[in-house]
Amino acid sequence: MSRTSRFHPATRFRPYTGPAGGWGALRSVASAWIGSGNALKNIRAMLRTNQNGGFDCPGCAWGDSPEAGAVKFCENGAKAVNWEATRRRVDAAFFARHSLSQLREQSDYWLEYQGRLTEPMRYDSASNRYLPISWDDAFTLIAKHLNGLASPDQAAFYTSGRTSNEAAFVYQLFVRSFGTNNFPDCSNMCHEASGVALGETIGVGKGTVTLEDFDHADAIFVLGQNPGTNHPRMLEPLRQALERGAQVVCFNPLRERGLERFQHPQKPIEMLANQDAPTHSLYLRPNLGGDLAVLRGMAKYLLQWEREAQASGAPAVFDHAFITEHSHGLDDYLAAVDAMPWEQIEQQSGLTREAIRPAAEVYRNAGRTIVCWAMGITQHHHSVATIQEISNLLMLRGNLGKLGAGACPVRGHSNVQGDRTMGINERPPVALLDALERQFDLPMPRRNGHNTVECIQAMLTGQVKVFIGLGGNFAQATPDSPRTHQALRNCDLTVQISTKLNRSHLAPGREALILPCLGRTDIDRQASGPQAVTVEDSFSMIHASWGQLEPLSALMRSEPAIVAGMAAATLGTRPVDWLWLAQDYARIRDLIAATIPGFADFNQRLQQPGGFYLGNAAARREWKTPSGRAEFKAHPLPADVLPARARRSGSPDLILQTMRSHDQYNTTLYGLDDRYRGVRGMRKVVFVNPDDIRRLGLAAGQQVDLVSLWDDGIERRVSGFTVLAYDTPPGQAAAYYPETNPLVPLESTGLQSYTPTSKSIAVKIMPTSGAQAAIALASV
Ligand SMILES: Nc1nc2c(c(=O)[nH]1)N[C@H]1C(S)=C(S)[C@@H](COP(=O)(O)OP(=O)(O)OC[C@H]3O[C@@H](n4cnc5c(=O)[nH]c(N)nc54)[C@H](O)[C@@H]3O)O[C@H]1N2
Ligand SMILES: Nc1nc2c(c(=O)[nH]1)N[C@H]1C(S)=C(S)[C@@H](COP(=O)(O)OP(=O)(O)OC[C@H]3O[C@@H](n4cnc5c(=O)[nH]c(N)nc54)[C@H](O)[C@@H]3O)O[C@H]1N2
Ligand SMILES: [Mo]
Repeated sequence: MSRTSRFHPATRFRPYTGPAGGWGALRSVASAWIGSGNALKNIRAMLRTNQNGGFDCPGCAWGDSPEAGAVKFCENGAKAVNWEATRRRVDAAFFARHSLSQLREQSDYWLEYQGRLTEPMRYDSASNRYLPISWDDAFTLIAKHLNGLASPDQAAFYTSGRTSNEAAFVYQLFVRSFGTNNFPDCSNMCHEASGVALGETIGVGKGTVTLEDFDHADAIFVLGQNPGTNHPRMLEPLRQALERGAQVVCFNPLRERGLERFQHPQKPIEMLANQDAPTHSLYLRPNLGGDLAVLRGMAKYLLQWEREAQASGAPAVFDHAFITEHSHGLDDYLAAVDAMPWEQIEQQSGLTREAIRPAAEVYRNAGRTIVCWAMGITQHHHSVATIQEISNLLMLRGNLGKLGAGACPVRGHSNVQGDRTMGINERPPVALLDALERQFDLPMPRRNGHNTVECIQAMLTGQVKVFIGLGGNFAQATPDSPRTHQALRNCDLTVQISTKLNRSHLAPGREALILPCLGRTDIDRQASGPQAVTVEDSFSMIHASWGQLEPLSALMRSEPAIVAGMAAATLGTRPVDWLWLAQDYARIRDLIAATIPGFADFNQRLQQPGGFYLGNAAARREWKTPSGRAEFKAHPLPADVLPARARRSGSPDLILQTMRSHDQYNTTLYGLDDRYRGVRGMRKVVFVNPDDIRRLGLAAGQQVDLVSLWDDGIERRVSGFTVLAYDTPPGQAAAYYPETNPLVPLESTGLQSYTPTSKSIAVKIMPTSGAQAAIALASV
């Protein structure tokens, strides 16, 4: 790769000591502008990011303050916008130049860098190339395949979380009218555990806080999240909270720069004076998967202090009024807390009870606490139990449904939460199906459908024959890459509705289509004029997004128009006139208003500047659980953070987490650097503790293979990774996703969530055979 050669080996890895944000962020924004080939237009577009009348940032799902005029994008939002709004195009001429075999030789970075997909293409197996096809012929081909299936359950319909509410609603209506609930989606690999866990405990599978709560919290916990890279706009509220005397406590095995210090790149005085500020007051570094143990340790302290308070007559530590009025199951939970030996907590978390105590003290002393979390919590075998322990702790001190307090699963994709609200759900609530049946007078399928992992299994066995992907990069985002690619190739038809070329297009079924769609930044014109779409952020705020830039090609279509086209070809006008619906998205919103709770008068309420709050029953202390109360859940600590099947095939050298660099958006790579971790121009690296490097007889800079442990006889190996000596707890390693997805066994999933365990993979590590000597690297 040409970019790697720019760096002398010794400068490719050097610990970064500056704050997050700062000049590095500004430099990076400038180079994203220039790199897009569309700098001037994009600068104007950027200033419309997250503004009323502008577009919603296609980056993360952090919320916006309603304040008008403020600049509301961050470095990584700028990269996301410029990446989408490029002038480069991938058209019929491009595909004529490159066969699939040639394209497969290219890196993921190269594939997306080629530009926007601009016309519909059909895979031609004879020439192993994509050839142009008309939209009508593409829709006819899809309808022929779908209508030729023996059962609607032989098709699966994937969704990635950038899809707007309008597109998602029409999509689920089309798919359910066709007859299946096979809705694998990116959420299955992301915050599924949060939805499952909170659904059981507080009756709503979403966060209970809004942005305003961050101004009132006395303590904010940030667990298993790297906001400096993945939610940069969160750093400012954290810093402000510290400035007004609140505590910010982080749990993370790695010292993430954004959780240490931050300099606001949009505050000129701060930048010129080179001032920066801390973003945490306490930093705990547990083992991978050790958070449940840490939280249980905190609960043990709280229980001890509560007993002491009762004995001495001091003020209670527990919120007894909340517990009595609102909760259920306290006694069983406290029995589980009592029964848990400190030795097991210390062994599993890697932290002593003395190290855990300050976190418990912060929590006891805070009147109002928010707990935030992301993938470091959700992508483990026991994630549901960990998240339920978060809600146990919140309940003990009444930190639900009050200002400045609550649960905050920080979402990933900008509309992943909205897509679920719209019914992208393989296990749909009965109320949703009933509402759709009433509205459309058509029976809806009642069988649960396939999630992402089950969908891959069903494609491998031939039970699913047609795969349609509304966005995303199914081949690379999912686990066990060679098997997933095989699963796609097994299909009779694969359809990818995409903005950019990616590896999913290179694993076609016997027949395959690429359907190029408009993105968030593009102006979307339909028969009734320019259209807005809507999205829901992590705080359940719904707002409109208006594209700002002229689309690159008249042959690109909007997602709602593409879904309507597929539906009309497959179902005619049953149960609605699909094409009429897509002519004016207000018509789609009227149907959402009629069927999805909380959306009454949708079109009118959208006129409010900044959008509207969907509401959350748990935040009002209404508990939609079977007992009508918030439920304590008494989980035992898992005997092991690894699934038994991993242990059965040997004892691991290391436990590996797979995470994002600073220059990527999921499988989209904007570049090959990871500034805050000091890495330049490389991605095939593995971060290992120096003592582990010695213990395993390796050397920093050496090329290694990683082989994961699973008891099914399949060898899962990645090769040629460079060892970096890094400050990570002993035995805990890290590497980037998606390069390491071949190591994640498809069957290694979370209990109840079915989420691939991307943050705890048991691996063996060994020198790559025939590799050259170690390259010289500055070490930690
Ligand atoms: N720029 C950018 N923004 C993004 C994305 C992107 O790729 N790029 N992706 C979007 C999406 S879809 C999502 S879901 C989010 C992801 O946002 P994050 O969850 O921040 O993403 P990861 O890079 O997976 O980071 C996981 C973090 O958890 C820590 N961690 C890993 N395992 C454990 C553990 O067992 N315990 C604890 N306490 N910590 C652990 C890791 O060290 C790392 O800091 O970001 C969204 N925003
Ligand atoms: N090992 C490992 N695996 C993981 C994770 C991990 O941490 N570790 N994280 C998981 C998580 S949290 C997630 S959310 C998934 C992400 O899984 P996905 O959402 O499937 O993947 P993305 O990389 O976000 O998808 C990128 C592609 O989306 C298309 N695209 C971009 N914008 C648009 C748009 O507006 N419309 C349409 N139709 N297409 C668009 C482009 O063609 C681009 O190539 O990956 C999961 N996989
Ligand atoms: Mo995600």
